[in-house]
Amino acid sequence: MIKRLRPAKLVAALASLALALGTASTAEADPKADYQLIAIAYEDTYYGGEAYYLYGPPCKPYSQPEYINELYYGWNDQISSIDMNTQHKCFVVLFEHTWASGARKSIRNDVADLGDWNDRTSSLSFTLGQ
Ligand SMILES: [Ca+2]
Repeated sequence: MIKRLRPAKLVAALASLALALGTASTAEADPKADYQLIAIAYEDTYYGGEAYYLYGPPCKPYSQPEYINELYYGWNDQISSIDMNTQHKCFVVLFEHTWASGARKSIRNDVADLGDWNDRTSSLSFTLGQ
């Protein structure tokens, strides 16, 4: 690597840019820093209509489930299909009501048609187990 001296002003500017981009040390404390795409929920069956990208921590042994207690605005009772990112070992658990209450359905693989769970999900969680 080529070493080159930089004017102090430029170094300061780069430091503030790194801070703005979240690469400074304070970012390490961000609990959402390792969030990854867990699944994509769709408004219609067969992955049609609007898409809702579901991000969470990758499910690891002994990790606590991650909850989305209220779906993003306009998504209550709308989800009709789910495309799982199977790089993770997460199950997505659908709940009939907000705050993980009511009936539940556990999903590990893609579901093109949620059937009796069509337009029913009001909250969900990501978990390693079922
Ligand atoms: Ca729908």
